[in-house]
Order: sequence, then structure tokens, then C-alpha cells
Amino acid sequence: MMPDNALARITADPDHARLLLRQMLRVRRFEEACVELYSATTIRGFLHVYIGEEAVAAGVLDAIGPDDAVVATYREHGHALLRGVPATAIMAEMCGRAEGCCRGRGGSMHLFDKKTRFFGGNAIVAGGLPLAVGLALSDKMQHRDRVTVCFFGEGAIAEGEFHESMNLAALWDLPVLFCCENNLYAMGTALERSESQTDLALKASGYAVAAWAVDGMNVLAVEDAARRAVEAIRGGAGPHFLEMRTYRFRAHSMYDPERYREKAEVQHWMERDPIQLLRGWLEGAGALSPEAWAAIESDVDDEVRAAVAFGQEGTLEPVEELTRFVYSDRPRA
Ligand SMILES: Cc1ncc(C[n+]2csc(CCOP(=O)(O)OP(=O)(O)O)c2C)c(N)n1
Ligand SMILES: [Mg+2]
Repeated sequence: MMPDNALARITADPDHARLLLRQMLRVRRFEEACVELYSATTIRGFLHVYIGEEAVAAGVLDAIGPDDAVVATYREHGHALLRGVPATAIMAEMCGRAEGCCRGRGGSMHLFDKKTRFFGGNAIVAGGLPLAVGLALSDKMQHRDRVTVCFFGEGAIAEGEFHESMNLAALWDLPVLFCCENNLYAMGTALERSESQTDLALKASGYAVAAWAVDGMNVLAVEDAARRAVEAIRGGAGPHFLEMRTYRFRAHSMYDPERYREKAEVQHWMERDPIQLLRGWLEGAGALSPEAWAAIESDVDDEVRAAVAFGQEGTLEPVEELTRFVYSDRPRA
């Protein structure tokens, strides 16, 4: 069933709703290609895909501007892509090529791009939160009208860095949007097995951070919540926390045999696939013809195909170069 506000939003601006659909599909197809390249051992190391959670990045990143900053986790290919890092540069990075956004030295978990103010790609659980607080503190001290969005999984809530970051952000009234991607599992550990309090917004409220939960499978609801929060932050209302209720359809990483959850549970969530939900609502509202959907798919496939070719054809850095950037290249004064 289409929520009433979804119909109203689609009717008011069908182009925008179709754009959100396209953005989610770009992430889905890009990551499906990554899985294939991983199976072919073109992508090595760890790979954590975001499939199922696309509505969160698509909705939130639509609500901020180019001067704002983004901090994410190791499940960040989609965030980088939707932030505007070219698909080619991300794919080359995934394949460890010199043409990648970090010269192939970061790989899947450490995408970084100065131009789009994308501050990682952080492999340490909760490691991005203090970075976001620092970025926001710097903006506040320099009177810049910027917001920092920090994405992290619900597993981060068990870390001390979460609590320290919430406290300092609230104490210093910092312009941060904490965006918790609650997919119910931290690797194989279910939230209710590791936390006595599973209402995550309540935890942020305990630090006097404005917080609420959002249906993370409904991109329109995500975007709406993010816009409200960002507007309030820009207006000086201090940090906000959104608990995005979502689910990952695939395993934690490519190495995970998934023994900790039932197939029926995965199936239940897959019936709320954010892409299929929005697609169905658009069709129901008469705002997406079969031709329009086919055109979106075809554009996205072209983009991904070009990225895969670019990544595969990229150059591996010569072995002699591998210790570069460990220490500064600058000669000592
Ligand atoms: C400080 C730290 N401890 C443990 C790990 C190993 N580890 C990697 S991912 C992960 C689970 C994190 O789950 P969550 O924050 O919910 O994010 P999700 O993977 O679900 O997106 C753990 C424990 C790590 N990377 N960093
Ligand atoms: Mg999780």
C-alpha cells in the first residue's frame, strides 16, 4: 500500500521521485557489478555491499549541498557514488588501480574524495563519528554554514566513540546529522542480543540530541526526515540523530556464511525492497511508464558498464611506488 504522503510527494514532483529511483538503482547495479568482479578476483580484500539499504544514502544525500561534508563506513560505495564521486574512479579504486579515487591504495573500505568532501570510507566501527564532530567543530569555529552528515551502523552504538561524540556534539551545539543505518545486525550479532535498550533514538536523546526513527526502506520518508533535520541544524538547532530502520539483503561481507538469521526474515524484508517499493508507487500514481523505467535501467547499465571497463583496464602501480605516501615526500628543511 502506498502511504498517503508518498502519493502527495510523487504527484507534487514526479521528476524528483524518478530521480531518487534512479539514484537507488545506480547503487544497486554498481554493487551487483562489484560482487561479480569480486567473484572473478578482480576486486580483492573485503567487500561489504549496501544492497537493500539504498534508500538511506539516496534520501539523505539528496538533502544536503556541495559544501557540506559526508563521513561514512566501509559499506560506503553507494554513498560515494551518490555524493558525486565518478563511478569510474570508485570502480578503479575497488580494483586497486592507480586511476582510483585514492590511487588504488584505499580499496573498497577506504574511498575518499576531497573534491566532493567525502571523508571516507572508515573501516573502524564508530571511527567516523569523532571525525564528523571534528569537521563540524571546525565549521562552527570558522562560522561556515555547513552541515556534516555522518553515516554509521547500529553496531557503532556499542562503542565509546558514539557516546563521546554525541555528548560533545550536543555540548558544543555542532552542525552534525548523525545518520544511524540500523540494519539490525552487526556482523552476526543481532541488536537485541547486544543492547539492553534497542530504541536507538532514545540513546541519542539521552545526550540531548534531537532524534527520531524513520522507515529506511521508504526513500521519500528518508528524504523528508533528512531535509527537516538539515534545515533545523542550519537554523542553529544543534546536532540531530536519525535512526534509519533498514536491512541488508546480502551477507555482512563476502566471507559471511549467514548462520545467524532465518531466510524467512530476509524474505520478509526483501518484500520491502526500497527500489521496488518506489517503482510500484510511481507506477500506481501514473508517473512511471514501462518505457521510462527501461530508459532509467539502460542509462544506469551504461554507467556501470563504463565503470567496470575503466576499473579493469586501469594500471597497477609499480612495486617501487608502493611505499610512497607512507611518509611525506617533502625533503626535511
Ligand atoms: C572497532 C572495531 N571493532 C570491530 C570491528 C570488526 N567489525 C567490522 S564490521 C563490524 C560490525 C558493524 O556493524 P554495524 O555498525 O551495525 O554496521 P553494518 O555492517 O551492519 O553496516 C565489526 C564488529 C571493526 N571494524 N572495528
Ligand atoms: Mg548493522
